[in-house]
Amino acid sequence: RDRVLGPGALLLAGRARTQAPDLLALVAAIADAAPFRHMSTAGGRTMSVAMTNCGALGWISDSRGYRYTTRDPLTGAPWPAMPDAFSALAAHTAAEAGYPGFTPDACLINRYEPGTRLTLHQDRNERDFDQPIVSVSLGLPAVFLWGGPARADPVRRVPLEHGDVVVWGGPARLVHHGINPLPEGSHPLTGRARLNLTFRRAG
Ligand code: MD5
Ligand code: FE
Repeated sequence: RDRVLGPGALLLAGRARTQAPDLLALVAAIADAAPFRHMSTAGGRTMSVAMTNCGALGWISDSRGYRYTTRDPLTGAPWPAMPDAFSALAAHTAAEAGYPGFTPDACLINRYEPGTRLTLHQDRNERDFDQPIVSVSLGLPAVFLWGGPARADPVRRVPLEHGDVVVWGGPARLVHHGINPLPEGSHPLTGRARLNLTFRRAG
């Protein structure tokens, strides 16, 4: 199923599958120190996706908007360190997609439960849009919405499964995207949840 989804976007199907149990154990350890939480938006809404981070920088949303911080606002502590297995997976898959030397400094971890969605958005809080974003899907499958540079552009529906890795770079980097409401289900490794790791060079 490996394929180019479109300009700048490469799906490496099942690429993280064998490592998934290890990745999930590392996520559990990160969440012990920096718990999953539902962040609020500047507009006063609460996000249905639960989030945490690891790495030197972590993405947050609150009443003041979206940004990266060095500390977890919930605990006041620095975000947990990025495990070597995370940075190695991100660097190897980015290199396969034509981005040698990718060194992520941020990993946003999203947790979706049945009914949870992520509305169409662009990722624009990073400093250098020439750097790709690597995303790793674990657990329940989801339908990824892949639009265009303008919010009104037509949207493609791309199924993402357990172990899939997608590298988003170049012309795909600033495309609008989202996740359809997660269908009901249970996965042997995650239960009623989908986890997504997004590796970024934020600073
Ligand atoms: C997810 N997360 O499945 C997705 C995977 C987020 C987010 O969107 O912001 O946390 S990352 C998908 C992505 C990133 C950058 C560009 C594009 C997609 N794209 O061009 O479609 O939880
Ligand atoms: Fe995004």
